[in-house]
Amino acid sequence: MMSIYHHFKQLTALSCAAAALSFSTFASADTWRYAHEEYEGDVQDVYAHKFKQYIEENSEHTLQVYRFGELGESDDIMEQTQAGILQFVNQSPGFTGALIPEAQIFFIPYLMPTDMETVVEFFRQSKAVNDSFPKLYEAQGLELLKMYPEGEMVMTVDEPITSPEDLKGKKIRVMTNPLLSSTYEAFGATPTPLPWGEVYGALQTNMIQGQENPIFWIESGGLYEVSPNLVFTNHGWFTTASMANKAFFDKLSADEQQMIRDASEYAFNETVKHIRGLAEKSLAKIQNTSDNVTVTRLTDAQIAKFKERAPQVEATFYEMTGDSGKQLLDQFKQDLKVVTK
Ligand code: 6CS
Repeated sequence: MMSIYHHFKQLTALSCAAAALSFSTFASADTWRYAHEEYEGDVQDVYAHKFKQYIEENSEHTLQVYRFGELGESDDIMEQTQAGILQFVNQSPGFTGALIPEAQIFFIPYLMPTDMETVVEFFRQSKAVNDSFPKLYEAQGLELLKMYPEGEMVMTVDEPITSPEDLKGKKIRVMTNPLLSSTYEAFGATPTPLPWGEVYGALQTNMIQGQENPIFWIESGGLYEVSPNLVFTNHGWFTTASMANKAFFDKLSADEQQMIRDASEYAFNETVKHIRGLAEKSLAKIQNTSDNVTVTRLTDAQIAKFKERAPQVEATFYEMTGDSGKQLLDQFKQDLKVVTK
């Protein structure tokens, strides 16, 4: 028979364990903050909410998602993440060029294939994307979770264009990265870097005469209202990246880190489902809404005139990134060969 003393000891041990459990449950149920660059229902928002759903179903944690404008521009949410105010951020390489020059690789024109399934396969398999880039982000205090495509880039201009000569004298808005400026210089235009918040107004007031973005964004941001001539140039894909503050990520348990990686994988797969057919749907919506919109799909011969200017942008990429950029681009091209075979 157990003595009262033993019962007491057992009870004390049990209640200590219960207290420890409830304390640890309480202590680990954190609210994490995740900011992205887009509006409700846009591609980054779909990714963020699938990420949130997975985390909330598989842990005690809650994810608070902030959309464009709630915490500032893309550069602001990156600063807040590096400072540890936010735990997660989605920033597109279009804005990461100053921080990580190699991230500009996505703006070498005509590097990426045009077929969506090939592009998705590239992001899944690429060593450059999945092995090399995480190290570059790590050096900036960031844990890269996923890079993913949003849609093919389409130019919108104040009149239909079919050649680099047609772009002469036109100020075309680019995201704030120097290599994208080089691309538009090579394309014959006058590149004008602007943060997203200024694009619609600048088009409306004719301070700029065009810009580039995936069609879903041209539709959701209403860009076609102020820049109605869509030109399909086939020169690249809008790519984005989701990441965590590295100091925050490193302090998590191995299980939690794995849970976050699984959440990223889940969000990636769900986002891919979302972007299938999205460009076609968005174009149909635009055409149903506006009579002013024109659609120009460049012929192979017209594309060749833009494409022949790509090598000079590649040379600029080498100048900007040195050996590290060269290794990355070599790997990138090898990875592309694997998926385009
Ligand atoms: O052009 C831009 O700046 C914006 N485009 C997209 C597709 N997402 C966010 C980004 O800020």
